[in-house]
Amino acid sequence: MSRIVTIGAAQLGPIAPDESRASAVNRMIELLKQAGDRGCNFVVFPELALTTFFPRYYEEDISKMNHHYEREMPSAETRPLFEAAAERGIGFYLGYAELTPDGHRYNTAILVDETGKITGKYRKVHLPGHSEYDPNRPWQHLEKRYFEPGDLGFGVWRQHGGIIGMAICNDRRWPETYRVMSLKGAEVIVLGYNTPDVNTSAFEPNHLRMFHNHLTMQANAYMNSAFVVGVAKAGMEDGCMLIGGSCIIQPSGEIVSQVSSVDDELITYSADLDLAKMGKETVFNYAKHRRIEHYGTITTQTGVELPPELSEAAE
Ligand code: CDT
Repeated sequence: MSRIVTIGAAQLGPIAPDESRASAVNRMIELLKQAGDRGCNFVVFPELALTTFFPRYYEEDISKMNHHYEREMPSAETRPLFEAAAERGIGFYLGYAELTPDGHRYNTAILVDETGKITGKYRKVHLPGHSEYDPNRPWQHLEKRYFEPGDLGFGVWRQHGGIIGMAICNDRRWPETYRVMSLKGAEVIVLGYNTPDVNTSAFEPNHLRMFHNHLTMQANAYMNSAFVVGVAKAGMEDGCMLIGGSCIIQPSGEIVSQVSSVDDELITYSADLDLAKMGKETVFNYAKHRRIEHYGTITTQTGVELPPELSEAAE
């Protein structure tokens, strides 16, 4: 049985605050058509792919932000995306803001199979930024105000002949994200992101934004023997520049396909999932080589207990 899966990374350019769902969905359908023409089995869209990155705006009354959230999936507005994908036999990953019937708010991604059925859901665990208005920032990053940390853990799903795991944006900077999924056998880890090209909480040279974007995904692809597909919403979104750099990374850690724009752009790669299996059976054979019983005791939530002189410095 073939273990080749043709993966599409469907980067989106900016979505204006007043751009309709219908327009965002149409843009994604356009990318799906290209994906169909290029033989894709599976397409990855960005984080919060249906709206502008609204956590950059402060709103005292959170319910005034409700129009950015989805209460059902698919809805009348998003169903055409599901239909266009199913017509072409393409599965997909889609990020969006979720408002549950009992009032919980999550930064969510779903996995959809080639028939248009939702097969998996992930809710972002690592929420960056802050929860109150910060006058010192040129724009806000209020994910902690508008979302709760995800309550579903890092799941994996069997689809397209392989094992797929999902993460969202800031999760990609945390090794635990990948390791938990790889312990469950993940061969393809997919994630969407919205990353401003400036760190507004402390000075950081600009070039590091893209360097860290790729560094985290490439290193973790290798260390967990998995394909990693990272897909941006990119470009100048209402005055905030979002990095692009969407790419497909193979288990060696090498980027095998990368976008060249900060606009709507599809890149594709035919991935041989047996490459992930090979790493899991050799260098990263956990049963054979991983020795957690020799790692020392993890005594606190934040990590290993430090000697007093170091723990003072750490504060
Ligand atoms: N969306 C998201 O998680 N973005 C963050 C930016 C952090 S700046 C507070 C990221 O890790 O890319």
